[in-house]
Amino acid sequence: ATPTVAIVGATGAVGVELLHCLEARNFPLAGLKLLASPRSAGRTLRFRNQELPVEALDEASFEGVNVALFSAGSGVSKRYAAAAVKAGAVVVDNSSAFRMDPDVPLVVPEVNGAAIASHRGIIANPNCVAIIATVPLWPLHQRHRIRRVTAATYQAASGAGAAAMEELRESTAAALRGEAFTPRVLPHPYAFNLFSHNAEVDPESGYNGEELKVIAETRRIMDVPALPIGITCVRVPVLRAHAIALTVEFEAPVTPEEVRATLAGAPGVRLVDDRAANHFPMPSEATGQGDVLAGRIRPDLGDPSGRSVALFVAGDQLLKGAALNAVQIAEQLLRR
Ligand code: A2P
Ligand code: 11C
Repeated sequence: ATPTVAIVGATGAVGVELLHCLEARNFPLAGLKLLASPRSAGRTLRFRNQELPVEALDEASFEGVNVALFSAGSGVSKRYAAAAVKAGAVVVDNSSAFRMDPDVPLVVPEVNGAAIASHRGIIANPNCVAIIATVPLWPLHQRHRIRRVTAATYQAASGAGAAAMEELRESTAAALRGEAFTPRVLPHPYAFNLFSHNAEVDPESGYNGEELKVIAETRRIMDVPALPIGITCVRVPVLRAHAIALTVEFEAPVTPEEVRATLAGAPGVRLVDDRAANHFPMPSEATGQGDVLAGRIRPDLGDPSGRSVALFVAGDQLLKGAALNAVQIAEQLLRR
């Protein structure tokens, strides 16, 4: 039967992209319910040439809903996902609330889509960096066996929500006018600056929450529980696409040409690797794209053994990093 879908957090940065993805992919719908905080009740959002009302989320919101796409933060997911499941909906949750729960599959369709079948009402949509990294890492692992990964991220404002995107715009405009700007959303000045990711830092390990999530989720999605991963997550003044520098050590020597050939045919990956034109993945070109762009494929000269290859990837944080991945999960659910 054609499903009724609810979007929880419909007015947020990811919520609006969920609407766009459902529309662009012609997702079959019997109804669409838009839910947000009471602040947004009474607003409308445009969908398929109609103005749909936004309603305040409460326990009774999920009556008649078959698929609930949650993207309002982990607090809202923890509080309301059970109500959605009780009402008979399958929840696709974009927050970190349930990602490490062994009863909840954590899914990137190109990597472990089959895990969807084991859900018990909730399916978790991974962290955006984990999604954008695993789309290219998975085919490399299948073909060449990965032994270790080192990553540095260049993360856009969108990962911190619509208000952070607005702060980037406003603080940049203020800087250009030569005016002072006091940050409200992010902890540090954002215009013409970058800073270590704003997630809380674990005092023991020195890793921040974003880095720890990416490590744990990448291992879980790829089902390599002890994969050694080192990572540094950084917020850069880009609006909505994340980039990642990846150094990948394989079990045996692998050439950059082999890596390029593997990625050229990989689902969800588009090669952008033009040395002559110095043209490689960029957030500006990843924006609006469903694919993860991959390039700068070259030997890691830091590892003389020939087992390590460096590459650079970029993906739209709001699309493949969040809304598109969630809608792809929902599409697979419907096919079952
Ligand atoms: P609202 O716009 O009414 O505040 P973002 O990630 O861009 O910050 O968006 C967060 C989304 O989550 C928004 O749609 C926001 O709605 C929604 N949201 C935040 N808190 C709640 C809540 N307590 N109940 C329902 N939706 C919420
Ligand atoms: C960021 N990826 O760019 C984060 C935000 O695990 O869903 C989303 C955190 C998460 O800041």
